[in-house]
Amino acid sequence: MGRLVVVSNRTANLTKKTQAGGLTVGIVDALKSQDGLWMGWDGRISEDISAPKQEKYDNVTTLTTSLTPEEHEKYYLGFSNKVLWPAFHYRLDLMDYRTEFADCYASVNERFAATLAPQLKQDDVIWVHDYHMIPMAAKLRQKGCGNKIGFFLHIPFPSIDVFSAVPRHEWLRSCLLQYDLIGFQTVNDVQNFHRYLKEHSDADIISPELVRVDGRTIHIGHFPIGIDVKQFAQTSSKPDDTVELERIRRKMLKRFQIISADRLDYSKGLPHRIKAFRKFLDLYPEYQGHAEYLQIASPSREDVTAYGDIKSELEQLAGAVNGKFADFNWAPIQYINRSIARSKLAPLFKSSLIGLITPLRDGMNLVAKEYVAAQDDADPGILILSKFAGAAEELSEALIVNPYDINDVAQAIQKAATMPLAERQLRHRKLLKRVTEHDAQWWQREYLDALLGKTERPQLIHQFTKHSPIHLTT
Ligand code: ADQ
Repeated sequence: MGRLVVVSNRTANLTKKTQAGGLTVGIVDALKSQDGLWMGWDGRISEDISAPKQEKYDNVTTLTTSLTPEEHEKYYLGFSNKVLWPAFHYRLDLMDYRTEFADCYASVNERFAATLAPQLKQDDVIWVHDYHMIPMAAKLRQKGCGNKIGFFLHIPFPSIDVFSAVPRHEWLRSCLLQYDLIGFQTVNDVQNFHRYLKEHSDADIISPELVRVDGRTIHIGHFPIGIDVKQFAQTSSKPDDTVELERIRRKMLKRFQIISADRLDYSKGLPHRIKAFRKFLDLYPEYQGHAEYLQIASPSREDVTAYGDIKSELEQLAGAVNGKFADFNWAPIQYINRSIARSKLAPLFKSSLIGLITPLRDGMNLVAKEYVAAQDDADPGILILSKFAGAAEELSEALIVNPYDINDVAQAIQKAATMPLAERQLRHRKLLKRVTEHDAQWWQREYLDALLGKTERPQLIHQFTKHSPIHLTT
């Protein structure tokens, strides 16, 4: 294999690895071992897009370009985040489609491809990421690129009815079928794509993982993304005075902490979660004065109206719970509307008895894996996880809940709060094993090996459906 060339909407800051999430860690490691090139948007909005910028960090080169104000509005905020993001997260009600959004989405992909194509060498392997860049392979192929090109979708691939409601879905499908490997997070995503192809394409479908179109073979697979487990566990064990002080305070007052951390996004189910916590305090009043819920929500895509709406809804809901239950020395909800450094986030996860991760839809959800990695083996906390997070396919020893069912989530909080240590330890052991086996490095190796045809993965589709239930005696 020659170089690895990664294309994604944004590139990461390669000088700050310790602040990076699993996605960056996985990609950077792959790039470093392969003399890589990473192309994407530099995060700036400017009328001057004439000269893409090249920078080199060790053996990795970044190739970045700005977006014009129009591209930012129509490609990024528009088609990517007002059409594809809501639709792929089953929120057709929030989809705001305009023809000019789709046209601009196609033309930005065209511009990225035109910038990249002259830089490509014959044996480069290209790995394209996420919903912003679906047409990239098609655009590169039009320029004569015969290289291996893989695509990985970080968000869910929705069910057939939902995907076929996206305007120009046939075009998106034909773009996807220009890749050599289409990677999804979960078996469920692979199955959704398979059903869609069966109904809406004349591709020759050999199996859910193998399709032939116009003499080309396309591989399809699921590659659940992981985190850098060792690094996150180490960070969680570094002493942090303020977190430790809080932990001691809670211990003295016989209190425990429930924690959630998300981007402030309607797909993450934050209002439902606050309602569930309120229900928990109503159903189990003995926890009033003892349960503390810390919600850390980092601002995200604030230029899109739906994101502003969720912010005010959340503030109102949290305020109402505190208004009803708070006492002079206890507030049930602490709501932080900003990003927190990983050096703080990891010990906070470790000091929380419950990780409450209940998205309404999520491609994977790395916070769930980070919460598991941060726990103390001797006295681990309990993960409550939405059945609609991709991570639920792997993490079946969490307490799996339906985030729409407020009672279900409230009861799971009660179950976690009273769970015996032995059961917490057993569940944690199993979860940690899986999170460790499928870490960020595993993810990028599995994907690239499949793209290069080094592995046959015929049985994978069944891999995550076989976990045995918890037996406390084992
Ligand atoms: P995201 O939707 O961004 O990613 P997620 O997988 O949870 O969601 O990753 C978020 C990352 O940001 C985690 O590393 C987390 O620790 C961090 N984070 C979240 N809230 C934070 C806060 N308030 N302060 C600081 N850090 C915070 C998309 C898909 C996911 C998929 C990932 C990777 O939507 O489903 O898991 O890509 O493929």
